[in-house]
Amino acid sequence: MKSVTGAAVLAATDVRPSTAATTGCVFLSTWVHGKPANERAAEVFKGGGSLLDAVEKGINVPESDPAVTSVGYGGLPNAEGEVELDAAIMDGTRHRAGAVANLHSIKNPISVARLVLEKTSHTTLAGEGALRFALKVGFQAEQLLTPESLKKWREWKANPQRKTFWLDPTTNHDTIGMVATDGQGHLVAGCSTSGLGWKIPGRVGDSPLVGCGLFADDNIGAASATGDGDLMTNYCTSISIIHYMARGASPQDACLELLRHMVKTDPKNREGDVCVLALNPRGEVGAASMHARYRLKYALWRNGESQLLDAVALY
Ligand code: SD4
Repeated sequence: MKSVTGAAVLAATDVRPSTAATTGCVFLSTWVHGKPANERAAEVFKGGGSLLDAVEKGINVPESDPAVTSVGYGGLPNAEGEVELDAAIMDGTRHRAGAVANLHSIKNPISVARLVLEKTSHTTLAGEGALRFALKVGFQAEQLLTPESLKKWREWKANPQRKTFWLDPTTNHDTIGMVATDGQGHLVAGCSTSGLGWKIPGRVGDSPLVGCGLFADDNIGAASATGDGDLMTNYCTSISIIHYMARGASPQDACLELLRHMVKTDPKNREGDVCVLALNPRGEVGAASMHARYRLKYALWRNGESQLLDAVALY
């Protein structure tokens, strides 16, 4: 397969994220719901919170919003009608993350992940153990199905032609990935999702996996991913982007390089739903989608300005 150079791609598409170095904090998040999340994160940070606080509280916004159907409360359930959540948060100074996978009954998994990071020497807790940990540190168990998500599950279940474990772009692409810098060289990444609607119970996506759904290293940058986690996990998307950046690529070129690598190793990946974000300590940002049919809309908060932008698409 002929590879497409970054320059050709960018000439053929519409938006190149600004590479302007920044003097203050920057928040970069996936999808439309990333905008209120960034705004909340900026508010927390400017109010004296740490960058970890800011990313956690920012991500809490879509997690708590029942209208966001692939994150937290109101997320689409698994094939058995239970909402199972994955989330992780990573501190680029300590090179440490906290993560939860297959967590049910807790609305804000990123906050549980934060406490795995702060209160334990573990990195990831899953399933019933993650729930027991959450209850022990003070979270309340609650029903995460909303009337709307229950109705959608019942419709899916009643449809004899239903697609199983199928990533449907109209309903199920709302993971939040957020990368942030304080403008002083510190980076944090966070990611939270209910994963694929109608997934096989027990399925863990890329979002809570360090190096896949997210990564942060103050020395290099931070990255996050959204889309088909079953595909992206096999490419360790976030750490791959970080490695391209470590070798000198800008965040934008590193995102495109990862996508090109995926296609080079398997041309079928050209059809994959893959979107990535990256940020370096200077506040330069990158955002890219594999193809325009599943183009990432991303939110950027910088210098007091909150924007929604379209990512570059490789195809
Ligand atoms: C997953 N990557 O569980 C998540 C889903 C997603 O946009 O990001 N959708 O596979």
